[in-house]
Amino acid sequence: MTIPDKAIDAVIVGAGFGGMYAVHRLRSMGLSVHAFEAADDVGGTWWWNCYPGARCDVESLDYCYAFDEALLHEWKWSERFATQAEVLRYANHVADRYGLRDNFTFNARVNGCIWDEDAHLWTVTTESGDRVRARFLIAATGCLSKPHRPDLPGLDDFAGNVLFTQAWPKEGYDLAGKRVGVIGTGSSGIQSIPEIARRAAHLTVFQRTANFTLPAVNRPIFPEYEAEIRADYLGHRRTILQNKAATVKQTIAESAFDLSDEEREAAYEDKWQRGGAGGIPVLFADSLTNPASNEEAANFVRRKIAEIVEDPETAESLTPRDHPIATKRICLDTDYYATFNRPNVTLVDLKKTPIERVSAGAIITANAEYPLDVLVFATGFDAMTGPLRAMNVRGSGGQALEQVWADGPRTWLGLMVAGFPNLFTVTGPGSPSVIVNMIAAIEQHVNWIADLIAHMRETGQTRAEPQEQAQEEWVDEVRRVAETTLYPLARSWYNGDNIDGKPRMFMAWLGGYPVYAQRCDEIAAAGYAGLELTA
Ligand code: N01
Repeated sequence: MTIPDKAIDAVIVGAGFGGMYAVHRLRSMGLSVHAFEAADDVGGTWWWNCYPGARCDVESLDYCYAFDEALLHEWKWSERFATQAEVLRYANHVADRYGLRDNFTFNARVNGCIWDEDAHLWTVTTESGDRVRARFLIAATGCLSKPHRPDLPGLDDFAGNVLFTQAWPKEGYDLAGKRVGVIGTGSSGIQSIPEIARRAAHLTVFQRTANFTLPAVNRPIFPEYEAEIRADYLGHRRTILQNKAATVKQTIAESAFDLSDEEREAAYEDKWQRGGAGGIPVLFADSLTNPASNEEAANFVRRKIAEIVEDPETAESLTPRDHPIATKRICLDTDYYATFNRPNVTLVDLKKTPIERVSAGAIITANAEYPLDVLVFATGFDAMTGPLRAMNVRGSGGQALEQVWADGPRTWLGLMVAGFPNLFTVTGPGSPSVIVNMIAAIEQHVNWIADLIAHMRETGQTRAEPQEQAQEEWVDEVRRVAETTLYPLARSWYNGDNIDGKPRMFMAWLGGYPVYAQRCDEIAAAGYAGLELTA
């Protein structure tokens, strides 16, 4: 699309599910809209993360837009947990159906956003030299879109291929006959490791922290279940939005100790066999607040690891003992632990023997050398704040977002930032975002933003900024809620722990989707209490 010369209503950054829906929603209100995307097409995280084994960990029937009932019904998912390729096909279908690409410039990474206090306009520029001025800036940049790529000593000397799960080659990569090393055992590593092991001559997994993972038990969707949902899809959606994670409720009791030892074990076993989003820790409401309850779930999984992994030393290295289960994002896998029984797979426990350096053909640890043709980094992201900071946002008085957030992100509802008028952060830090069904969170945020913009247009306001006091209260509430849980006990990207120098702060709202959405609705109903609206 040609970039408009004159100021428009809204500029949107990102062509993931957030940016796509923002374009659709604002455009259908009659707003002039332009959007930028760094990739060459739509899909966001599902465009980039096309590594072998990449799959959604929310059930497909719930991981989709609900803003248009016809769209809900016409799209048919083939599996319980959709592959990356299928989710990307869905994103393309949505883009085609609503003509969303008409408003996007692709291959355009935003590198500057400057607020003009006199005109109440944002000027947004891209690395490729595009420039647009707009009343509202909507950052739909995703929570996990700025990769973290550790700089290992000697990496530049490595003569083989270096791949990143987050930017896997679009044309695929033939691993046959290759000696592959994977660094990282978060969701991306845990999903890709079994697939890489099947394809490569040999796989060496370099694990720094053992992680909890649960069987996804992926399969075709049960037709009766699908029919039941499709009989009243919007009703189903309304129901799941009443649940904390905005997905199907799986909690069977308030406390793990409401059941006898035998009953609890049977419940864990049943859940292990059935799989599903959230897995064992979602069975009891106190799993993430009561250490003893959490330990029951963790011990069940530890026993499973010992049963599945044949070599006791490998099993012990794979057994997480340094954080409560699910306080790092729980992983769902297919055959992860069993992969370590394969003759072509080696686990290197970096806690015992850290990486010293990379040479032309190997990774060298404290006591061994592992020859490699390919090195795969599954090392995660500068989560939540990284993508926003990377846009070089300058607000009132020229203040820089990265400086204002030097001690951690401060937002109002995870949606807006004091000092940065008319900037909206879709699923921003301080909102439920990564803790809940992301598409539901995206729709709720975009709808709220759209309603506020409509309200401003009706009342002739051109500038919206959260009050410092309201923002501080929200930041404090996010922190207090987090402190009632076990989440802060883990070293995780939720807390910013994975990035050197990043301030430690729990970055998501843990009070659940319904409480959050209700709060947003109440604020809107009260004439946007907490916001300074001016003309
Ligand atoms: O990243 P991670 P991810 N040397 O940060 C290790 C979502 N997601 O891409 O734990 C050695 O979880 C690091 O070790 P440690 C999901 O929300 C969803 O896997 O820091 N190792 C860790 O093992 C997820 O949580 C889906 O000690 C190093 C790993 O790299 C989020 O994305 C699929 C290292 C990074 O794990 C991020 O997942 C995929 C170093 N220098 C992702 N630096 C689904 O929908 C880092 N590590 C299923």
